[in-house]
Amino acid sequence: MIKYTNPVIPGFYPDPSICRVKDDYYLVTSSFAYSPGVPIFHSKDLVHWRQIGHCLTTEQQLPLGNGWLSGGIYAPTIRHHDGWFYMVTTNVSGGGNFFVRSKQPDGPWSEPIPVAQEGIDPSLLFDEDGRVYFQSTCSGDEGYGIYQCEIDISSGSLLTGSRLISKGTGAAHPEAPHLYKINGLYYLLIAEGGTEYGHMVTISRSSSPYGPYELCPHNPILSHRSLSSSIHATGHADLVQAHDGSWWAVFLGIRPVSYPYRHHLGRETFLAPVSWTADGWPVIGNGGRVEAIMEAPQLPSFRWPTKGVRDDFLDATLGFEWVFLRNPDPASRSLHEKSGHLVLRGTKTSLNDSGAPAFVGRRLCHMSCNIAAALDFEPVIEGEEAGITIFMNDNYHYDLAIKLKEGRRVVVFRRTVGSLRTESTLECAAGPIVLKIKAQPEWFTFAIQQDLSNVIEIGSGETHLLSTEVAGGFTGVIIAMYAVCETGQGSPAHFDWFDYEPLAEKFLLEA
Ligand code: 6LW
Repeated sequence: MIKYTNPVIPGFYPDPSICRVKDDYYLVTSSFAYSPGVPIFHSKDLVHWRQIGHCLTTEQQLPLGNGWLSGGIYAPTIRHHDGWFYMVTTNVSGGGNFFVRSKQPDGPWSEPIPVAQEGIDPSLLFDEDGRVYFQSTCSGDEGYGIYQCEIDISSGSLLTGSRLISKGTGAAHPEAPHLYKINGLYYLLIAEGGTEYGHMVTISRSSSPYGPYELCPHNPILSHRSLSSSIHATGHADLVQAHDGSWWAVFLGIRPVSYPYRHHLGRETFLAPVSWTADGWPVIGNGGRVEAIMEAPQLPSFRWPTKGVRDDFLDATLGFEWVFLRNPDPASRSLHEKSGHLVLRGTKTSLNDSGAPAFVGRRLCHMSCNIAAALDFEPVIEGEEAGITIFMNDNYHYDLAIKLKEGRRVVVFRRTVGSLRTESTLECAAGPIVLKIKAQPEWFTFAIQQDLSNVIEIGSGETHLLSTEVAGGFTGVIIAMYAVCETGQGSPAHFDWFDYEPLAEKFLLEA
């Protein structure tokens, strides 16, 4: 048996979908209005994951406009068939359901191939007779539920009409369908109850892909609703049979802090072993419950080399953990303008706009960690600034930045919580500065350092004011470097390095 720690992919990586090719596993998650879109991970033991890229890396694949931050790319599904990887998802900010395909999991992935069936949470089943079934959650002629049609996988065109195949057990929001052919039967796995604290996974089966579907007698097969646990909102699962024959489920969950429960890391990816009852029904985890530390059947453990704390921006491209807001102007950032620096140039788009500012960020994946960025930025006009932000969305973020105030260079600490905004400034000397954030489960503490001796604490903000329960949406907090300039032509903000140092938690997200 092996012990492992959940979440296996911490931080805002929700709606996981998984597939296996021989003894390699690939997993994708939602990405909403962040680009590149749909991060893809690789593992050889289901526990240790490394990101190998994104499925959507061009604006043609990922047109995000200026829509809601929790719009854009909803739940993806990844499948492998006949030598091709397929990733199917929904761009709710434009285009609807589509898939991309690639011979290699790390791409390049094709241009989007649209699929005309409505709804979200699309999935694919490649049947043994060559038929390809497409499922999604939508409100169709027969009400809200899981609809299915047959498609031509080469073109995405519908070969049949869309038919309702399940409304689940009758709980709210039947969604996240995945159809599997197991021992000659069609198993339909879905989520119900909504992605919050009532979330659950249910399953049904049939001898025909269009049903009628028999509900599992012990549904839900996974739920943490009304449970005293550090893990909540478990749901949106995908099943995979491992290369040793064992079965596993990946699914989303949250780790709320404080009381009443509020979570700021977003919905994260969890893993649990699956067992089967004598009458052929799956059970996820321990009777539908999962823990932070779990034991599971032995899989050969394979750890990836872990990244160091510091990103010193010496590579020609950014690491896969870095993301942008919507589709920013590539001219707003450069790794080549100054060797060993990430240079940002502010545009008129600020963090409070539903746009694409000069912004390079990464998910906060740990409850406790030390974050720091070395910045050399000399503002020349009032109205331009550069710094770092803990960003939940354009109405909920805490910023620590350099700007001019009445002609003098100051550090500004700003908290934006809905319609409330506080700001304090502290004059600082010219020259490079280190902006620091200490993340703890209930507090973010901000500080600066301009020489090796003293760290000056500037202020702090509660994590729960940036939580999903307060800020809304489907994402989690992102720590980003940013720049803004009211005239649109910002002075260069030179970021020399960025440190991300997880603390206390035993689990490090491998490189
Ligand atoms: C996802 C759907 C959901 O597509 O939230 O609340 C959407 N349920 O399953 C975004 O994660």
